[in-house]
Formats: sequence, C-alpha cells, structure tokens
Amino acid sequence: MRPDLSVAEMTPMAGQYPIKNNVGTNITIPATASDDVPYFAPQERDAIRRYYDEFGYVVIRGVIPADAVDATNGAFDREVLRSPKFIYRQATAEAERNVYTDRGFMLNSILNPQSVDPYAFRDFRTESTRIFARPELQNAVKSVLGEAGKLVQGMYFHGNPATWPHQDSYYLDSETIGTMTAVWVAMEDIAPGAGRFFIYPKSQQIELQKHNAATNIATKHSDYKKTVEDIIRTSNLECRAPALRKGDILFWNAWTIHGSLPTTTPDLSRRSLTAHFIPASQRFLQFQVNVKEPHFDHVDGALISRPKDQAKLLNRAVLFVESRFPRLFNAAKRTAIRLLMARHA
Ligand SMILES: O=C(O)CCC(=O)C(=O)O
Ligand SMILES: [Fe+2]
Repeated sequence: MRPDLSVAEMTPMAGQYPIKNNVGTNITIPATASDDVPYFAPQERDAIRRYYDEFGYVVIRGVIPADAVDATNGAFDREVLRSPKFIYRQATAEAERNVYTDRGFMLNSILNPQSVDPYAFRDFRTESTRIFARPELQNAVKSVLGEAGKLVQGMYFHGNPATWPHQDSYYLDSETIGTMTAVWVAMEDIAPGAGRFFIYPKSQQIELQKHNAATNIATKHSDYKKTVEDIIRTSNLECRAPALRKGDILFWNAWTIHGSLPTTTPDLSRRSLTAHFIPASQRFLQFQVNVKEPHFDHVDGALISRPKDQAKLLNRAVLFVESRFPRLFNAAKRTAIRLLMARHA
C-alpha cells in the first residue's frame, strides 16, 4: 500500500514538454509516462477514491488490456475510417460525414460508438461496447463512485478536436448534480503534442453558472465557453495533462474543467474512448434541467444506454431525414431546447 499522496509528491519533475494551452498560457506537461507521477494501480481502491474526491480527477494505470484496445482500433480502421456514412458526432451532436485532418485522421469524434449502425459498423460497435462493459472498467467506476455506475454517453476520438475547456455537468449529469463521473481511455500511448487530455485539479469545487434561459446551449453556448475561459485566466488554476499509456484511464468529475490541448505534432493521432457514468441508483439529467430515465441494455453484466440506437429502424429513419435536411432539423432541435429551457427558467 502506498501512503497518501500529497500534491507535492504528485508534481512531475523531469522530461517536461512545453506547450501553449487553450487559453494561450505557456505550460509544461510530462513528455512520457515515465516523466509523470505513477498515479495508481487498479487495486488501490481507497487511495483512488480519496485522490479523486480531493483533486476532481484520478489516473489508473494499465486497466484495459492491449488486445481489447487493438480490437476496437482495428475495427474502426476497417469499418469507419473511410466510410462515407453519416454518424452522430461529439462536438455538435449532429449527423455528419467523416472530416479528416491533413494527415488523414478522423477529426469529428464519434458520439456513442455503442449506438452506431450494427450493419455498417458491426465490429466497431461490438468492440467499443465491450470495453465500456469490461469488469476492469466497471470496477474502477465503482472505486470512484462508491457504487456501480450506468453508462449514459460514450465517444471515440482519432484525430484531435482540441476540445474547449468545459464542465460536463453543463451538458449532462446525474440528477444529484456533480455525481456523474467520466473516464478517458487511452487507446494508444498519447504523445504530448497529439492533443493530450487536460484537467484543472480542484476545479470541481468551483460552481460555475448553471443552465438557465439566459445561458442555454441552444442560444448562448458561446457565453458559457467564455465564462469557463475567464475563470481559468483569473483563478490560479493549474493545467495538468497526464501522460497516459495505451490502456491507462483517467476519471474526472462532472464539475471538473477539462478538454484537450492543441496539436503540435500533426503526424500523430490521439485515439481515445470516453464514457460518462451516473450512479446506478440515480436518474439522468440533461442540460441541468431535464430528468430522464433512458433504457439501459445489459452488456456482460454492465448497464449501457444506447442513445439514438441505430439498431432500431425508427432511429435510422430519423438519422436519414436529419442528414438530408440538416438545416430544417437542427432549427427544430434548437427550438425544442429553447422551449425546454423556457419551461424551467
Ligand atoms: O478528449 C477530448 O477531447 C474531450 C473529451 C470530453 O470532453 C468528454 O468526453 O467529456
Ligand atoms: Fe467533456
């Protein structure tokens, strides 16, 4: 058993990589995992929970076996990477075709790989869902939540979208706000210039503005983004981007400010999966106002929701219409969100 880790002990020393963060500040981040602090092994459950509660994130090393990672990445390369099909995407939640970086990496990350078309993307859907359901991952979720979790959202990344600093709670959470956790699974060794995931330790303690009619995502998303950036600039928060090896995982709290750093090495991909889990005893909360109880599939003993599941004919029909008439569809969706917010204002 390792003794309690203080902040000083967790501060990396050598092998630092200089980089500008998303708000233009020069920082240094550990170049490789051996230049970073060791963090935790999966069995250090109490220490994991304590670190997570204090800092709003935690890294656990060597959780997902390489063969499971390779099976998902291989399926992505075979089935998804060159596909012309419309898929729902992480940044917009809209149906889009693949967009590529100059070097051919898919830039518009996939929203809910567990829900993609089971005919066109059979192995990718199966293998990514298997990772979400793995007992090693589910046990780690238990370590941080103190109870079993259920998956409410997943994502797969290939190229680096340089995700803006945000808190997930603004978009989704559990009905007891701040009890959702999310996990980032490194699907390869993540180089420091490839778009490392960053977190602001202890930022989960700052209560940012909540959703309301004035700041809602449909009309005022840009205001929310700016508020987070202002808080980063004006508070003395430290930006950390842990060096993750293939199979390592990082949990962060629904209130912890996070995102991904800009790319400085465009030749390198940054494959990752993320999953958002709420406590099994709780219901799902959307945009901080809308409580829902989605359906959960049982997969290898885990509870996995499949939003807009493309195995269902009706959902395939919606995606078809949405991809043919995107402007009409998205205008209607924004109106629906505005009405929802107005009702809760
Ligand atoms: O990896 C990233 O770029 C961002 C991931 C993220 O924000 C999330 O999964 O909630
Ligand atoms: Fe996020």
